[in-house]
Amino acid sequence: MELTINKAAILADLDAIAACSDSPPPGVTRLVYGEADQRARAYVRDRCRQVGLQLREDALGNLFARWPGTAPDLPAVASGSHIDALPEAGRYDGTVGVVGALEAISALRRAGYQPRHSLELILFTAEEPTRFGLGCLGSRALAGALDPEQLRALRDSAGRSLDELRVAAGFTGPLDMVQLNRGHYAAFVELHIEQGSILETEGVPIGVVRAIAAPATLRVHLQGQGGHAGAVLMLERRDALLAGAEIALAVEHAALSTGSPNTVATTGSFQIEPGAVNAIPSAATLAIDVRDSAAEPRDHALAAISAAVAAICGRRHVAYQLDLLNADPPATCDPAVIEALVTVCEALGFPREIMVSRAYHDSLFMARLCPSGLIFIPSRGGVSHCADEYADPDHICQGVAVLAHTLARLSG
Ligand code: HGY
Ligand code: MN
Ligand code: MN
Repeated sequence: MELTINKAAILADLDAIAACSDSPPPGVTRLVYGEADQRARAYVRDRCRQVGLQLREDALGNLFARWPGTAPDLPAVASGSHIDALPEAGRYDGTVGVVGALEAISALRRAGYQPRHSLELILFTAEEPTRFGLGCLGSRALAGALDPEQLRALRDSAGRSLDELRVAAGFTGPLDMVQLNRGHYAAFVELHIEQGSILETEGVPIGVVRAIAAPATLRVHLQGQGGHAGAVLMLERRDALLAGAEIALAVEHAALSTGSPNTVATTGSFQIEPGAVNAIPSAATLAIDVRDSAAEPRDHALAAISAAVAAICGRRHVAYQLDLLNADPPATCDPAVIEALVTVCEALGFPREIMVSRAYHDSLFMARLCPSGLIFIPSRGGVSHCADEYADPDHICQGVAVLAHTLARLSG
C-alpha cells in the first residue's frame, strides 16, 4: 500500500504543542493538569476531531481517539504516547508518538485503507513523574498497576491531591472505571525518540525495541538539626545536607557495583531546608532513580542504597524515612509485533536495529495489557530531557511510515 506521510502537518503539530509550555522557550515544560497541559490537550482533541476520530477521555484524562473498524467488536489496535514534559525539557519526548500516531492514522485514511480492527490513538496522562513522583500514571492505571485508592493517595509537592487536580482539569469520571481488561486491545505500538545515541552512532534510522528497562524510584527524607552556621561547632552538628551528599555518592557507587553495565542510578533531585547560607541544613529530601534492563541487578542496587542510608544516617545521627515509590519489572515486546515491525522496515528499505530501551515508556505498562511494540528514531547527540533535544524531520517521517504500515498489518 502506497502511503504519503505529511511532514508539514507533523511539524505544525509539534510546533503547536511545543507552544503550550509552562516556561519560556527554548525549553518546554508541561506539568500534568496544568494550564499548558490543558491547552495542548485541547489542541490534540481538535486535531483528532479534524481527522474524524471518535473521542473518549477517562477519569485521569487518558484520551482515546478511535477509528472504528469494519469489525468493531474485535479488540482495537492502538498507538500513542504522552505530551507532558518535565521542566525545561525538549519538544519531541512523547509528542512524536502522539503526533506520529495521528499522522499514521491520517495517512491510512487518505490512502483509502479500511481496518477490520478499530484503530485507536491514545494520549496517556502523566508519563513523567514530575508532579506526583511516579511515572506512567495513566498507562499504569490502565494496566491495573495502580488502583483507585493508590491514585487517591497521590499528592504533588504543594500537597494538592491527584483527585483535586484532575477534577479541576475537568476529568470527573470514576477512577474505578479506568482499568482496562486484558484483551481490550489486540496490540499496541508506540513511536518514541531513542533518548540515547545508539541509532545516531550507528547511522540507523529505526530502532525496534525488544525489551524496556526496569525502573525504580526511591525518596529519602533526612531530618538533622538546624542551627547557626557560626555558633555550632563541627563536632556538634547533625547536618542533613552532608548526610544526603554521602548518600548521593553511595547511589553512584551502588550502580557501579552491581556487575551489570546496564545498571544506572541518579539522584535527580536534592532539596534542603532552610536553604540559608548561615543556617546548618536541618532537612533534606532526595529523589533517586534506579534502573537496569534486568530486575535482579536493579534490586541489588536498591538494597545497597538502603543499607548505605542506614549506615550514613546512623553515623551522623540523622533521622531518615526511605520510601520505595515503585520497582517495576522490565517489559518484553511481543515477538509477533517485533516481526511485523522488522518486516515493514525491510519492505520500506529502512535499516533497523533490534535494541533495549533504557528509558521507560507507556509501552512498559501497555505490555501488561496486550502484545506491544516500541519504535525508536534517532535523538541528535543522544540528548533528551533538556531543551537541546532534537529529532530530524526525515527520521520522524520514517518512524511514522513504519508505524502506519505496521498498524495496517496488525489491524487488517
Ligand atoms: O524517565 C524516563 O525514562 C521517561 O523518559 N520518562
Ligand atoms: Mn521523558
Ligand atoms: Mn517519553
